[in-house]
Amino acid sequence: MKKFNKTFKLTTLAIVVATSLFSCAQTNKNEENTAQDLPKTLTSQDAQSFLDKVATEAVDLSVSNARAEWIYSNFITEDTSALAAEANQKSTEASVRFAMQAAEFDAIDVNPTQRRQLDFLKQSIVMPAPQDSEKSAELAKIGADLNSLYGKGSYTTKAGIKLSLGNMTSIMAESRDYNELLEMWQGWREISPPMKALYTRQAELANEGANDLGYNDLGAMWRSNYDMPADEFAKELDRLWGQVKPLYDDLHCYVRSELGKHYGEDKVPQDQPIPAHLLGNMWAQSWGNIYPLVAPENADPGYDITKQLAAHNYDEITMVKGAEKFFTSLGFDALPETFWTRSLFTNPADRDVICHASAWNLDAKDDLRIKMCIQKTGEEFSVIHHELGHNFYQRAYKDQPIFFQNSANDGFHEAIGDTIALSVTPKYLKKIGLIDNIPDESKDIGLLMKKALDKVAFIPFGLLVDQWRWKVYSGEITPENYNEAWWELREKYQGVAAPVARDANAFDPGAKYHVPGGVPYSRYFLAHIQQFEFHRALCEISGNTDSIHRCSIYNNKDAGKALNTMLAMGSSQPWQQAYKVLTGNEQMDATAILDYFAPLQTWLKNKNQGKQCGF
Ligand code: X8Z
Ligand code: ZN
Repeated sequence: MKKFNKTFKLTTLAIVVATSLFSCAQTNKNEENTAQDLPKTLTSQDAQSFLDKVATEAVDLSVSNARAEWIYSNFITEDTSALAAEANQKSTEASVRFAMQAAEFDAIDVNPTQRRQLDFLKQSIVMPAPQDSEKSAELAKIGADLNSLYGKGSYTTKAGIKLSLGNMTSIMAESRDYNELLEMWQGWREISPPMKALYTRQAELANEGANDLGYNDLGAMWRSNYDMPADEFAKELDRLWGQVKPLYDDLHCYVRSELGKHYGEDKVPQDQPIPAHLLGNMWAQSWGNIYPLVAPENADPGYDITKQLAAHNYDEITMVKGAEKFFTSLGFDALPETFWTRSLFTNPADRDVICHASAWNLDAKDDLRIKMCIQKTGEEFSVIHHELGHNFYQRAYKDQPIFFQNSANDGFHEAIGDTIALSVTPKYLKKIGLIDNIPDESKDIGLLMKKALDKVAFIPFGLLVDQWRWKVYSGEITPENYNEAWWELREKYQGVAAPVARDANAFDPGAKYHVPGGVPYSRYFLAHIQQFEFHRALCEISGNTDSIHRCSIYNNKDAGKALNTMLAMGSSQPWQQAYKVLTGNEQMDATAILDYFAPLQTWLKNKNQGKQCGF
């Protein structure tokens, strides 16, 4: 048998974001029955029996693996971490075995559906382990340790107050005190230096795993999952970014100048990148929280969702019920009763949990859950829609063969809930009683500004996280340069800079969940392009006559049906086909987001006249 080493993910069986959960486990018995019993001359029928057998094994084993992971993420201790690592190691090893066996069919004439399933087995591994049980155990332990370092992270202030990331997130959102923001920004980043050695070793091991599978490095393997050659995918991202960059530059220019007015141009020099702690978010990845600082005069829509939620006594559950109602209004079935009893909605006071929001399907059927330390803010109301988008997608494709119970490409999964949240417009908020008056069209610039701070500002961040990782995996960025290279990319793409000099070993990328969590990030970049295309298409289907940013598809069963048709396809077809079903296009395109923000861009250009833009 050819030496082929690869792990396999069963995305739907578990958390959508955490790679370690996607796998399936192995027993010695299985090894005997599958790997060594393959006949010498293989046929399409053998491929089918192999796929059937793997599917059965995978489902059984994934459920127990997902449970171990769920318990660990809800209760981080040395013991749950060890159990999760053990389950993960077994899964990864089994995935390697399946991948090797799938490769045996490379030269065999199989039907297109079988080929697609075999390809998934061969290429969809996020952290492939080398074929050496010591190394696969080491890789699994590193993954769990990195997750624990992040999940247990906290900062004790100079005044002696212990703050969780949630506490610090609120301060970053609300404080306008330069020094307080700086303390939070630096304080949270104390969690990441201990990650550096672990991350370095993880990259070595996973690269070795990727090499065994025939890839130059892990980044090349990640890029191979988009139904196009890996190099073309990288170019595709550059092309899309090229489309959005002029709009981003206009937004950046205006925001920098307003921040300069607020904090002083000595603190925010007008010819340099913006200090990263002043943008309302721990990672400067979305800027909606500084809306009050940059709100356009005479165009404020006059409401703040956070305040409206409080005024109407929304709690965490009511917020989730509200988001669920949007989906049911489109014709989707309500979430199962177990969703409400098994999910985690609030940060427990007595134990460490992984608070970063995630959506799970533990049994590939109907055991849907979210795990999220909900804060009662407008921002989190959107995140809840995002998470439920994962759950409704998981349920929509549950009748596909197990290998196709997945996102058409990983951007789709991230885009669905966000697409729905784009329909959380003033008209909708009035309909559900959260606001009393719909602001007139003269307030559109305010509405668009808030959305652009959330969505347009995110796009370069969505791109750069994996630009950094791809270069780490290819060896272009070495451990000595990890941090310097990170900040070069932050400046190049986002035009933001570290507010204070950073130590070479600070490992600032580790302070962002998806880096220690081992979750690829290009998916969020894609999602931010795709969701505007999905929104535009659904609005057309719903017969919308408003401006696109005022369109809400709430209650529209035709839109719901069209969305469901795309979701139900899972990954059974190349993603271009799923895209076409809803948008009519086979290629992603940023014109939908550009059109959406066109009035704002005109406004920004006018405001920026005479200003020194660029960074
Ligand atoms: O991680 C997430 C989701 C879970 S898949 C909450 N997001 C990215 C992030 O928080 O960095 C959503 C937007 C980008
Ligand atoms: Zn997500």
